[in-house]
Amino acid sequence: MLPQLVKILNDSYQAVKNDGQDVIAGLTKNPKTLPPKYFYDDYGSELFEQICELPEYYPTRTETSILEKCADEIAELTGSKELVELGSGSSTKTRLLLDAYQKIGNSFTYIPTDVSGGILKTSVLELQEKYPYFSIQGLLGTYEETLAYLESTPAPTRTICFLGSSAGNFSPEKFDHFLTQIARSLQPGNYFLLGIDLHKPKEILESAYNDAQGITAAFNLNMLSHLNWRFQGNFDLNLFSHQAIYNQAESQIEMRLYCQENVTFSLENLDLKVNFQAGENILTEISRKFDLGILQTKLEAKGLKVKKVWIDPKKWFGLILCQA
Ligand code: AVI
Repeated sequence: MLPQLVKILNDSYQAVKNDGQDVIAGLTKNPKTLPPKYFYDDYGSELFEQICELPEYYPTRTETSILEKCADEIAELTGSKELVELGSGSSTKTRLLLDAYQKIGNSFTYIPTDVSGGILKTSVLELQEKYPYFSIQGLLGTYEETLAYLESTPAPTRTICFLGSSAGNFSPEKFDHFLTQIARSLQPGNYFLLGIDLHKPKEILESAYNDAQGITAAFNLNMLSHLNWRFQGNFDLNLFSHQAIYNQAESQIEMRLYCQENVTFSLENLDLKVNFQAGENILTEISRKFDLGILQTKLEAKGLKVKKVWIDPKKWFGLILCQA
């Protein structure tokens, strides 16, 4: 790790808190669930990068096409000297914004933040080379940890961006809490840029999360490998299969791992035994799809005033710029 470039927000190596209480709570519930943050060990982050390139996975491509058109305008409107990105991964799309801020020529700090140390370190090094006049400061931590840190370090011209519709992976209650934390991390006049996946036909959504090459399946199953490594577990990945369905009533993709046999696994470090019946599943992720109008009302209610919205011609994806 590079202490001068990547600040670690908690004690564990890969920042995902490793007390595992959330794993115990999820696996002892009926139906079983696991928090999506456990997708993102280094291999999971790599798989996610591959997902973003898949022909069926439209969100990354669509958001990039919007950013290509509006990045300059965002840089001009915000005039920010600090851009914080939550869940930055490889920061690929963000380079469009960084190029735009570079044109303005202010002194500028980019703060990518992620739970995965490997991808954060690699992208900080790459960005440092590509943008030698910027200060690049990685933050390794969960969203909660990052936002708590930002709250304690206010900045007069800050923009926080949250791209890729990762907000869709929160339950409505968690999203509400997240927006409260965002509002607290911004001073009046600061900006929040939110990338959001919109309603669309079920067939398009289901093929995006059940791709033909099986990369999303590998990404889903990798969560169990991550738990095996982190908590000395013995999940047998061959006994699980991936499925993603669109729940129309909730407007959300639901991604699950189905267990094919009656079997018991253990996670030694958590002192936990988990029984499965054949056909039982674990809900590993929801990915909510939003209505722009409802979302705008919600943002405004949190004190985040919507300044401008950009959407693609098919109306599949939106970028919302709010001001605190
Ligand atoms: C990170 N997040 C926005 C992705 C999504 O589309 O909900 C995670 C993902 N899961 C499967 N494919 C992509």
